[in-house]
Amino acid sequence: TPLKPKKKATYQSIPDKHHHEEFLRNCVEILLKEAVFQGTSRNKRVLEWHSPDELLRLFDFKLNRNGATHEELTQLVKDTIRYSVKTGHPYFVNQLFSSLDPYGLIGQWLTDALNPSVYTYEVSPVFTLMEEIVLREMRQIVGFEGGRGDGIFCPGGSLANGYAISCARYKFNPEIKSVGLHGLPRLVLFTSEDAHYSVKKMASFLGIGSNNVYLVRTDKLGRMSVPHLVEEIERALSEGAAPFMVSATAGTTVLGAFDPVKELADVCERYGLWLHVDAAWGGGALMSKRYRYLLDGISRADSVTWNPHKLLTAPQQCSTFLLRHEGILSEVHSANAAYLFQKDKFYDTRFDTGDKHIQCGRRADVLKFWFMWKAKGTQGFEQHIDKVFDNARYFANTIKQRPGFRMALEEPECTNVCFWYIPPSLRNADSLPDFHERLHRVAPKIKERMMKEGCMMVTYQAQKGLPNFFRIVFQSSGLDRSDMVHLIEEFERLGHD
Ligand code: ABU
Repeated sequence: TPLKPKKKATYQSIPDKHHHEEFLRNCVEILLKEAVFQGTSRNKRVLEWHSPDELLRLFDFKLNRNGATHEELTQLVKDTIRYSVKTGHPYFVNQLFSSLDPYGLIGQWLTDALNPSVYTYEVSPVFTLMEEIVLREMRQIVGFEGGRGDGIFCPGGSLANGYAISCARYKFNPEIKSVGLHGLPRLVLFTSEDAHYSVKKMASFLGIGSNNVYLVRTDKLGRMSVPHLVEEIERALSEGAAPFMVSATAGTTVLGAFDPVKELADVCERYGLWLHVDAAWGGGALMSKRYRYLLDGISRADSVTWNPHKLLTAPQQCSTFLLRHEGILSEVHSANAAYLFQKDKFYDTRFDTGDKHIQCGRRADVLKFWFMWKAKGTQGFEQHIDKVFDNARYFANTIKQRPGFRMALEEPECTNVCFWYIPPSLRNADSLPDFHERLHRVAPKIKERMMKEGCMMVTYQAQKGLPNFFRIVFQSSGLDRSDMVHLIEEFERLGHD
């Protein structure tokens, strides 16, 4: 059938093709130059700091009745880049995501150029199949037999953990879907005191209640204590409550600890509990023959959260929820909307996968990750993981030898390195009665200095009664040992009295 002839490409409410083509080309040029190449250059700053008051004055945020000119819009593009943090910069080591992968970026831009919504095959044929292929491959790597099971891409690790609670609860009692919480005993789930806050948040959101998340103690490396877990399960049972799930963590947010999944799987089997592994952060280590031992036992999990936007550096955001079981996701979440998921379509409607999700419209986060995977191969991801672990080990071993640095966690398991920088005036002063209070004030001060200079970004926190310590996170394999030395020297420079 001939296509309807068109003289010009059509843009949203835009009559003048050439005018807009020029604008688009110009903007893409600016993005490439200023956000991508300059934004990742060691010669440029990570950020240009301004307080909220200053930024409100500097940046034209105001929305007006009349539209802006292309010239003004071009300036806004430049200003947006100028005042944003360059998270692809090598010295943005602040968060569990960083770096700018060129293939990931093209995948992200291609996604946005096509603007799909992945609920039905008819609207997203390529992305629907791509999701199935990538999720199956990830399940295979987790160790689920034959890559079987189920999975979804979802908006962030917190939501993935929420899906785990929802599926575990449905497994405990499928009536939850229709009758709700009425008639259920008090459900209790278990996670470690170092687990991500989303477990509590999602338990509240799902009506379980944060008080019914029993926090299990961790050892000095930050790993969940198995004997204490058993004690807590017994406590819940003795209270007449109904334990239904353990949420283990593979790569805790601050310390990067890996819970002993194998032993936890034994406990879950003994008590008939759903085992979820939040490997949002540490899941990437599964790609490496050298480091996948950290997640030993994960193939026995009922479900897994794994975020490729973290250790594998896919662009934000790219989160997956994987299950060993088939069918549950759909059983618990489907609503069979007749206007969207018609069963009498002319094609195989098993590929209308959207009803497994709690979202309706959904961004195609798969393409950027699939494209990276195509470009590098599984082997490329393995080399990447080995390199970032090597960087982290090198950084940790080097600061152990340097005056002024002290490890908050002696032997990091993942690529987070937690440490204090102690300025000269506080060295050998541990016996001072106010040593902890004074040390507590050091990290915020150094952070202020680095942000105001814009030279690097490293986060800090207080945890487990310890004074504020830095957590530097390595996940860019674009960094090498000379960068490690540079970062260490920056702490020494910024950490003066
Ligand atoms: N799951 C969010 C982790 C936040 C962070 O970078 O620490």
